[in-house]
Amino acid sequence: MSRHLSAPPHPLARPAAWLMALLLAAGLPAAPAAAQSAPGEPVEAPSSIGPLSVETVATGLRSPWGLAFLPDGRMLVTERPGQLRIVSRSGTVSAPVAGVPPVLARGQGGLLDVALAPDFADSRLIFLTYAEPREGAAGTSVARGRLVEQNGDARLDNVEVIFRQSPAASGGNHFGSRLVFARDGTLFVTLGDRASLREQAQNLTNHIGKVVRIAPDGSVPADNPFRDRNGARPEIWSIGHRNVQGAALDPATGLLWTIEHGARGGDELNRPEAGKNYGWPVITYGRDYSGAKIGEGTAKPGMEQPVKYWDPSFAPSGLAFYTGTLMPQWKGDLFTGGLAGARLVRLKLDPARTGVAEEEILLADLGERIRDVRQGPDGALWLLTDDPSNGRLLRLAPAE
Ligand SMILES: [Ca+2]
Repeated sequence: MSRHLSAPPHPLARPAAWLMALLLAAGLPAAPAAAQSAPGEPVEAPSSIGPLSVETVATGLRSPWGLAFLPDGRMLVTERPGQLRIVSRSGTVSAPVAGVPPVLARGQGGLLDVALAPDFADSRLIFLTYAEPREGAAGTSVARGRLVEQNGDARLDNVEVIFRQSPAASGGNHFGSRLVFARDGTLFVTLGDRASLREQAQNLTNHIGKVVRIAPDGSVPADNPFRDRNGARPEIWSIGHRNVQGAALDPATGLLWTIEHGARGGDELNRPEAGKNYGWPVITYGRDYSGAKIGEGTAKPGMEQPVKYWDPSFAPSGLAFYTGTLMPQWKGDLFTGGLAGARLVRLKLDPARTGVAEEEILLADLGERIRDVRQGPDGALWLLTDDPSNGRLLRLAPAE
């Protein structure tokens, strides 16, 4: 160890003054305090219910994307390059779970969300969404498999693809994709418009820019809204979505909520109902990044308004309703992460649970892109930060 102590400082250990000035001028934190914290050393963050403790539970994750709690309190975490890992409560990250289908890890594509079957305790079935490599292109697919753990190794058995977004498209953008089980046991899958195909979000003959609803074996539920419409894809639940990267079921009503990336100034919170049209790209509050107008305006008969939209956008990802008792003031509230607008957002719904009564921005000082948010069995909020080599698993709870 003396070798290290006597070694001269690494030339990159201290950023040059000009670099510091540049970072400060750009409004970027040169060294965010939280990034320095090792696992187990919480930092505090202010909130409307008093200081919160932000504990780094695991580090070194590669673009972590989806988080699901196992019944024993451990977590399944997807990494976008294609690995599924099991993380212990104390932050030990497992070797990759074997048997995960190959993914196209490009742009926004790769291994995306993970969800446990409602009957996981018996079936051991887990569900994954991912950008599936297809001939000359890729498309969002859903696979399921049985999680088997033996002698410290984990693998997926009997892996089968139960849904394929059609058509596939080239390019690496707007795959969606979140998985949410409804109370009736059906599975919602949120899908993106693949960017280059955005006009197809209005077309019932494909899965582009849709939310779909399938049975856990991939079959079509008997009461899907377009099941009996000629030419329509029977899996479709709602249409006119751009890129939905957050979805959750309201525990008070059992209804689906989604949050989607808009173009500039057009992020949207929606409550997608069967057969309804959420407008993209005909109506939107966003503009193209070039500044160009999109579609026809902001409202049109037959198209739904968002529950809320954000201008400027913050690039929402992950969505969770809070039902715990650790932070009782926040019971029933909705949480979402922000990527470009590095933050955690809390939304209190109105009493009818159809609109947003209050918005609070949390963790703004952390400077982290937040990819997913979930409630843990301990009543804390658990977050994944988006970084290609040092994504972190954070636990958020009231400070002692
Ligand atoms: Ca919309």
